Amino acid sequence: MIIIMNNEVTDAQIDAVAQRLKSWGLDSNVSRGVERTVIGAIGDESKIDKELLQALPGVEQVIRVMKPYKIVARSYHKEDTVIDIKGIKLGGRQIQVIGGPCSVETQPQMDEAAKYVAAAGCRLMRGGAFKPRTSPYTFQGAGVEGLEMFRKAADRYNLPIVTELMDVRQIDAFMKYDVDVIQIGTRNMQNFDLLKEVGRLHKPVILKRGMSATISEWLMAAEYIAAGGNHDIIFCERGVRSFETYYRNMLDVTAIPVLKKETHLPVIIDPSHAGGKAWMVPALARAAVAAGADGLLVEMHPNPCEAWCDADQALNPQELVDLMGSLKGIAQAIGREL
Ligand SMILES: [Mn+2]
Repeated sequence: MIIIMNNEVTDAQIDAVAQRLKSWGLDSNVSRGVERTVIGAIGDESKIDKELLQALPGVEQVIRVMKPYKIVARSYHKEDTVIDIKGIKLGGRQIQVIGGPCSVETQPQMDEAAKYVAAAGCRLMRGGAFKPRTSPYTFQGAGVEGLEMFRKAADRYNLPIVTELMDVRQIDAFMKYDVDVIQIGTRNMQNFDLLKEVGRLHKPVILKRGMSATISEWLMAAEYIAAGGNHDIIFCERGVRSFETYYRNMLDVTAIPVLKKETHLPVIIDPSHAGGKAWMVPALARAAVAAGADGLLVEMHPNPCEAWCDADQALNPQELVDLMGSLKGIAQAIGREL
């Protein structure tokens, strides 16, 4: 950490900073320039309370040198992490498309959806049983019953299931139905108590980006999960809130190479919640794969016009088949496979 002192700094103030650093077990290196004095803190930066330093007289600015995240950082683990989900590898050469409806509605709807997801060549299935809806008066999800319907439908095609966890009180039900991948939604990205709890579980976690979260905040949210012992974390970019109103969110494709540089963990894209319209999904999905995403989370409903949630952004079964076909070519062009 580097501490920059203001230009009227006194020797006593410099000494006070050095003493404070010493109390945390760090040495200091004072460098006096013509106009500025800079103090370098030498030792374990994690012991430093940045705010406490900033509050000391004579201190102008405190700059961190080390990244605040550790386990999720590329520097901690050089190789790409490949997550094994019931034998299906996410984060390796093969790109995974997780298809399925926004929400679990009925058993026949889930049976149909699973059939089409498998037929399109997807190896994992999505579906929400607990739904974070903007309005309390809209469909809130089928709940535990939904998990049961989802499990039953997906098992017939050996599809591991991905579903959103909203509250720690739902964890027992998630374990009972052996949910394969737990999704933490955009609204819960910084629900730290929830992150700590999933950090204790032995289940892969998809951590969606908060709708206005910076990449650094997102990485720190993942660090919460990793710090608990669960290192099977998948980042999912789903569009950030912007000034534009034409589409639901703005897909941040730039986040893919940035995350690939900062973390060893897999990165997937949700083009459905980014665009918010089914016709935008193929273009966004192709951009994501071309930019290096390890997978996609795509909404597909057997009959989108009848969907209880996010109807206008769901692909129909044939559109999912077509999308898989066009993604295959892109995957090959960049040395990957679908
Ligand atoms: Mn949805």
